[in-house]
Order: sequence, then C-alpha cells, then structure tokens
Amino acid sequence: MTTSKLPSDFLWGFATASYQIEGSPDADGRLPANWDTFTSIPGKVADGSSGAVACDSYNRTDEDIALLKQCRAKAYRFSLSWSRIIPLGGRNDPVNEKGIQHYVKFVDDLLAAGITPMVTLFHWDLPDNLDKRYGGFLNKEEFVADFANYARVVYKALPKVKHWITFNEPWCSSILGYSTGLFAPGRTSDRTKSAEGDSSREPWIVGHSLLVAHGAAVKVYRDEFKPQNGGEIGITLNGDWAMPWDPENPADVEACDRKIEFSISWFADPVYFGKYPDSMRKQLGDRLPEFTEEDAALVKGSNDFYGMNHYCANYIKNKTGEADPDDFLGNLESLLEDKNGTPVGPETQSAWLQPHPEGFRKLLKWLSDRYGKPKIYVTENGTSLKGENDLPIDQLLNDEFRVNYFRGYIAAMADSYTLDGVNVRAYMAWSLLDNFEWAEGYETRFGVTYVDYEGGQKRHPKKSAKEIGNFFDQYIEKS
Ligand code: PNW
Repeated sequence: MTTSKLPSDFLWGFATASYQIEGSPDADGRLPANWDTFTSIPGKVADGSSGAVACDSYNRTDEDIALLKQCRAKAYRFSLSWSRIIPLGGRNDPVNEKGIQHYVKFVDDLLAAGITPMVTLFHWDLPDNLDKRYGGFLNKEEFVADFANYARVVYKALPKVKHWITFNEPWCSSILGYSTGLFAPGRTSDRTKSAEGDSSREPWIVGHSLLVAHGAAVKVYRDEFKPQNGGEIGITLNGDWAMPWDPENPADVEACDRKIEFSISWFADPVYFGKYPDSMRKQLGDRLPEFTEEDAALVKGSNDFYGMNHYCANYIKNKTGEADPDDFLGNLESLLEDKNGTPVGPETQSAWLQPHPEGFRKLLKWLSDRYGKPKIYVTENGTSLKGENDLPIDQLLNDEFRVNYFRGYIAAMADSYTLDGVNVRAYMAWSLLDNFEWAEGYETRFGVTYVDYEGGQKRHPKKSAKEIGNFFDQYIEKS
C-alpha cells in the first residue's frame, strides 16, 4: 500500500497532436504540411496510410470534449496545425482567419467544459512550403523568424491559453527526420531511402535551429503577452531511462548518462545552462553548431516548466573505439535486454517500447537533480498493446495491459513527488484517441479510446479511459 500523494492542484488529462487526429487537410484554407507530402511517398508509412481522415477531430470537437468530460480530465494537451493558421507558413504570408477561428472556438468550448487547454505550437506538421522554400529547419535564420511570427499570431489569437509548449520532441524532428529518415521530411545519408541528406551533420543543425526558434518564441511570449495574459511556456523533450547492460562494467554504467545527455540534455542543457553537454561536443566536434552569444542568451532560462514525454527504458552497452560519423546515441548500443537476457519489460506493439515504471521515477529524479528542481509537466506517457489492432472490439475495450501501465507509471510519479521531492505538477496521458501513429500508420494504437476507422470514426472508450481518473482520485490530495 502506498501512501504517496500528489498535490491538490495537480493537473491531469490527455494529449493528442493535430496531424495525428484532425484529418480535413484541405478544409477552410489549410495547405499541405510536410507530413501530407511525406505520407504520399510509397513505403514511408507501414500501412500506406496518412492523416487525411485520421480521427476526423477537425469536425468532431464536440465529441472529443464530451469524451474528455466523461474521463473527468482537468486538462487537454493538443497541438495546432501551423498550415491552418498561416497556410504557406512564412512571416510575410497571409494569415488564415478561418483556421484561427477553429482553434479560438475550440479553446472557448474546452474552457466552457471546465477543461484547461495546454497548447503545443508545433508537433511535427511543418507547412510544406517552408521545406520547399528554404529547407525548413536547415535554414536557421529563416525558420526562427517564421516560427516567432507564427507564435505571435497564435498568442494574440488565444489569450485564454495559459500553458504553452513551443516544440514537441525536437529529438524526433532532428534524428527521425534528418538522420534515420523515418519521419518527414525523411532526409538521411542512406541513399536507399533518400536522394538527399547527411546524417552526420543535418540532425545537429536542425536541433540547433529548433532550440533557437524555441528561445525566440519564448521571448515573444514573455515580452509581448505574458505581462497581460500571465501564462507559462516551455519545451517538451522525449527521453527514456538508461540502465547498464552490464552493471559490473564501469564503461556501461558511464554510457548511461551519456545516452541521456545525447537524447535529453542535447536540448535541456542549452535551455538551463546555455551550452551543449561536453560529451556531445567531444564526440561531434564542429558538427555540433556553436551558440552565438545572442542565441545562447535567448535559449538559456527559456523554460517556465520542463515538458517531459516519457515511455520506457533501455539497457545501455558502451561501444569502444571511434564513433561512427552517423552515430546519434553517444557511441553506445541501446538495447531491450541486459547481459542476462532480462527484458526491460513486456513487449508492446511498438518495437521501441517496453514498460518499466521504476525508470520513470529514476529519470524524474535525474532531471530534477541536473536542472535544479524545475517544475515538471509530464506531457506524454502511455503505451501500445501487442496485437491490439487484431482483437475483436469487446476484448480490445478491456485494455487491462494499458490500465496496468498507467497504474505503474502514475504510482511511480506519486512516489517521485512524495518520496523524492520532485516537483512534478501535471500529467497528460498519451493518448485520448487511437490515432495516426506516424510511420506506423493506424496499426499501432495508443488511445484510451478506440476509434473505429471503418465505422465512421466512432469513438468507444476503453477501460483505461475510466481507470486513469480513478488513479488520480486515489493520489491527489483533497483541497
Ligand atoms: C511520441 N521513439 O513520439 C510523440 O510525441 C507522439 O506523437 C507519438 O504518437 C507517441 O510518442 C507514441 O509513439 C515518439 O522511436 C515516437 O523512440 C517515437 C519514439 C519516441 C517518441
């Protein structure tokens, strides 16, 4: 029996992202995003699908809000489609009033339902024109100016939003988009996958642009909006816990911190300290861009809260010798079994994800220690289920495995708050709905709600949709 608690003002709810749920790519003046283009290339998505319809959430905001209410959610984290708001993306391009009004109404409706909106400005769906016009994130000057402009348009339109996230998982945008090529725009050194790209250089340039763009958007908010609107803003970083493959081997033990530095501190160190981790500078040399004094000042101190996406843990095995130029892990192997063949956790539908709730508590502590006890918002946490898509609906709705996942992870978070003194203040489960799981298409489901893609996108809450609220009832202190 645990006696751990969470504070009475703890904010919890569910998360989604625009491209994964909205559909309606041509509605009300929207123009293509990079993911519309990427998904149209054969072979890029497992089931050949795209976000063209997805959960049809663009037309079902009332249904989604009703679902959130039914789950008793206090908050909803969703992202905005940049190409609905500024269809061509750039600072001199027209603003689309219809796109803006869609989100204005959605925020009003959420607030009327008593649900706090948490808004992500960018969750991977870049206006395609910006890729075509100047190479998107590869062009720091242009991208930073265009992102800051987009952010300003959005802050101005949505003054009632008090929780802002600039970027979702810049690691994924950089590594999956420009090193492995698994995500849009699919650039990589692997010429069987892409005619263009340089995995040894481009991801580090992209990460740098995203950091500076984050800093610039935070400055716009703090200078021009925060004084009147009083909200808060931060960036959301993904990262897993790291455990030595062989705990007796000091090199494996040391490699664990390096793994976390290459995935999380790549972004968090500049945000909290104004510089990249030494381990990255050492391995990457001048392939890792240098911060100008001006950019470092923009980025340092730019988080009002730390946005944490977290799913699992890995076993880490050091590699000896010179790192491969395309390496992005820190010259190590990231594995799902340790030296004795013990797995991280049970298998799921996602090749990279095996639940390990103890790792969540440990990573929360690691982050809290390294970054000086920041306020942490868990902005994503959740799981897929092996074979879920093939189950008959009655079994699928009884998602005990997902219930157990949430039970374990929420308990670990309450222990982190109560026993380790970590200042964790919000938790958004991924995801409210089964949705377009990027390169995995629709075969992999992460929702607490089943979406019937063949049956007109009808929503059916799974068991986990109800249980999460019960867990929070148990932990959150009554005010
Ligand atoms: C996150 N990995 O992405 C995203 O923010 C969501 O949009 C996504 O649906 C969710 O997690 C589930 O995948 C990740 O390969 C995608 O390690 C891939 C990885 C991590 C996070």
